[in-house]
Amino acid sequence: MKQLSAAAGVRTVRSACNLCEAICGIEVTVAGDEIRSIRGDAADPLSRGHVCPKSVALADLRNDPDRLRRPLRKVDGEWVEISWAEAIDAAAAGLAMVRARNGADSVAVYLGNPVSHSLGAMTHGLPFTEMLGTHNHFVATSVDQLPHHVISTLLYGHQILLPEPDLDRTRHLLIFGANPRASNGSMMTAPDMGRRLREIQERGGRVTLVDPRRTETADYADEHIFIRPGTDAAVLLAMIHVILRDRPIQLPSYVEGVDQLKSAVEPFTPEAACAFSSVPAATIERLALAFADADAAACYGRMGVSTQRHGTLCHWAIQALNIVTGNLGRAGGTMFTDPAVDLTRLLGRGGLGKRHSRVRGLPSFGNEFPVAALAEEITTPGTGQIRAMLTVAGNPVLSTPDGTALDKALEGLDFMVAVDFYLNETTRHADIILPPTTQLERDQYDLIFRAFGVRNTAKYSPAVVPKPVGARHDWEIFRDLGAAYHRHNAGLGWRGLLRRLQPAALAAVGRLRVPPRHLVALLLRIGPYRLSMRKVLGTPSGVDLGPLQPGVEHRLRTPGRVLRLVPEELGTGLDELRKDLAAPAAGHNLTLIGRRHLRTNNSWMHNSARLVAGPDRHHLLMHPVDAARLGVSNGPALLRSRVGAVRVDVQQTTDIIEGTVSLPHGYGHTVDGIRMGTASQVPGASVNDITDPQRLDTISGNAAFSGTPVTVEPLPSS
Ligand SMILES: Nc1nc2c(c(=O)[nH]1)N[C@H]1C(S)=C(S)[C@@H](COP(=O)(O)OP(=O)(O)OC[C@H]3O[C@@H](n4cnc5c(=O)[nH]c(N)nc54)[C@H](O)[C@@H]3O)O[C@H]1N2
Ligand SMILES: Nc1nc2c(c(=O)[nH]1)N[C@H]1C(S)=C(S)[C@@H](COP(=O)(O)OP(=O)(O)OC[C@H]3O[C@@H](n4cnc5c(=O)[nH]c(N)nc54)[C@H](O)[C@@H]3O)O[C@H]1N2
Ligand code: SF4
Ligand SMILES: [Mo]
Repeated sequence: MKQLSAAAGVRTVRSACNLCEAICGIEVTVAGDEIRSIRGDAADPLSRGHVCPKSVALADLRNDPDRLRRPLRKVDGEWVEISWAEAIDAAAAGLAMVRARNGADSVAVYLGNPVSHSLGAMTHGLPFTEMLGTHNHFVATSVDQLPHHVISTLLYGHQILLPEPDLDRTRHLLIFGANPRASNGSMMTAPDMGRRLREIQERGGRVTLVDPRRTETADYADEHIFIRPGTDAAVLLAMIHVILRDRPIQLPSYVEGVDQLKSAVEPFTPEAACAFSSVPAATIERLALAFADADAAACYGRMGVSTQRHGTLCHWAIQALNIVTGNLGRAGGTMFTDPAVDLTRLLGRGGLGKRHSRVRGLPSFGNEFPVAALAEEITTPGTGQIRAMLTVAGNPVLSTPDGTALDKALEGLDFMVAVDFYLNETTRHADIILPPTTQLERDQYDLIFRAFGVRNTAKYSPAVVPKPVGARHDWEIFRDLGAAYHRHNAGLGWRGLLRRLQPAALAAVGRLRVPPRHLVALLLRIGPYRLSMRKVLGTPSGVDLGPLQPGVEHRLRTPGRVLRLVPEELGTGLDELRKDLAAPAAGHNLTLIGRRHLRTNNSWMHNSARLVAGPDRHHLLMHPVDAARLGVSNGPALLRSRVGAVRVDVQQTTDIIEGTVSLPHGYGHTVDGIRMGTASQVPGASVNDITDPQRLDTISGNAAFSGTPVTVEPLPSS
């Protein structure tokens, strides 16, 4: 694993970058405890040497002076460094106390995006949050990919059964609302997307992109088609309408409900979809028939078609399109990954609407509620009101709709704990902050993202550098919190002692003592390839388990292994979409979309000067025709929604559809200790100060960021 190089003490270690879903293989040169350089690992079977500029920021993260190394406690409004023993005990005692006073649901959890990228947060954080016994579970999923999971459960019987585009063999890729050249791919682990897209074209294939903005990915597509935000479901259903009308359909025996599908798509004629979406009817017909006639084709959609009012319908229609054209389960179409760790055994299948949120009645999915309900659940009095919070690896004040309201709500909590290595807009509300080690200081196996690979691989990466003295890993923090919480929650006296000795509770605490490496070894051993940890550790660039395999029926987890094309859960959503189709929004309204850039990462990583280098990227993009109509020029302006207003810098571009403006999220830092924003280096406002917690995907309750109605007013330049 570790090769000694000529210079004594300098070694090269193969590992993985886990900042995004591409999980690229890296070669890290280390001298002593210091990271000297980070390069792509050409021997990684998935990433083949690719890395993006974010990889070098892994070293900056380790060395950042603002990174927390010791636990913090807020005493009379001031932060004080305390010992781990004191911090763990106080955190556990505080959570147990609120539960004892107000019931289990009064303690809420928010799990942020990097939880899925941290092995220890997955193996130990999730079981710890279960110990809290609360229904108030919120996850970044509901400002992100919730519709994917809902549709996977409804069609295939498990939330994690996600067909992946067979990128390395397809000859026809149709992308809705994703920008993999900036994001490096999502819900699709496919590093080096630029090269992979070029390779499709080199083998004579075609890449088509449907997006309200001509993005970085459009440069890699044969055709880019502008669309009005929030209207994709109608276009996709119109494509199916055309295919069912004009092409013979032969479906495998496990698929049921073609007639229901026919009647569901009936109203979605290309003409109706055109009036709604502004995609020409002839283009919709052409896209549909080209997709149906291609040798093998894959339709893929991501954030743009998830975080909108019809997000679940979009993902349903994408699946239905792949299914009716015979592309689900065939090489070059879309196929299920066969990961070395079978997640369908570890995670629940995910059910929609088993419970409803207390205040607004939003549906749960699996064990979580939509995070758009979090602020009101904290501020609305009554039984089950949230009085304490645990946040892990998240900054929901910047990343969830109406962050301003959440910011205020968190202020009013009785108690809060944050597991995070930064003081940010969210963790500043905590009473205790417990900082874990950073990415290269700990072991990593990507349980989630290997399960979404466009190729089957397994890779375990031991820590590259030692953890700083006194630091703890995510898993160690949850192990210790578990033991302390168990003690405090059971209470004092002989009754407490009896409660402490209950077998289930003891088992939960005992399980947290098993290090992640042992758990992964076990999971690999019982997984479909029966891999040994020895073999995996002996292949530090990753074990290649081959391309995706065709076949669907044996993978289904639905009752009777039947794939019902039109689940009844979609009914109200379809009604809403039909209503929208009949009454398209009036002409002159502006709507908002977001965007990502290769050199940012959600609400963090902004302290790496090397990463955020280059021109400012926080601008509000606006079409010159809109700017002229509104009397706005490049420079300061006020962006307003139902929820609030923020100051923005307008930049005009013809790369965005008229009537739509774009502002990225993750900006607008207000806390000292995150330089981006507090210094003038990278200014900008938080778009989530104006996104609307009442605008949700009708079916799932996912945040509908895209298509938020806004106005823009000129401001005098100062
Ligand atoms: N560099 C970098 N990489 C990242 C991240 C990051 O912050 N920075 N974040 C990571 C995370 S957490 C995620 S979830 C992924 C997201 O990965 P992607 O989904 O690939 O990334 P986005 O840039 O959000 O792309 C969404 C696209 O949808 C378009 N869009 C918006 N509204 C609509 C609509 O109504 N219809 C259509 N058709 N398109 C629409 C936008 O213009 C945008 O181009 O990226 C991950 N990778
Ligand atoms: N308007 C709008 N809002 C959006 C989006 C959008 O496109 N538009 N995108 C949404 C999406 S897709 C997502 S995923 C969310 C992301 O939003 P959040 O879930 O809030 O996550 P991040 O912004 O990535 O914040 C990550 C935090 O985790 C900490 N962290 C990093 N690594 C670790 C670790 O290993 N362990 C621990 N304990 N902490 C760690 C960082 O210091 C940081 O504070 O934002 C969403 N919000
Ligand atoms: S694309 Fe960049 S951030 Fe993502 S895993 Fe690869 S190197 Fe890391
Ligand atoms: Mo995300």
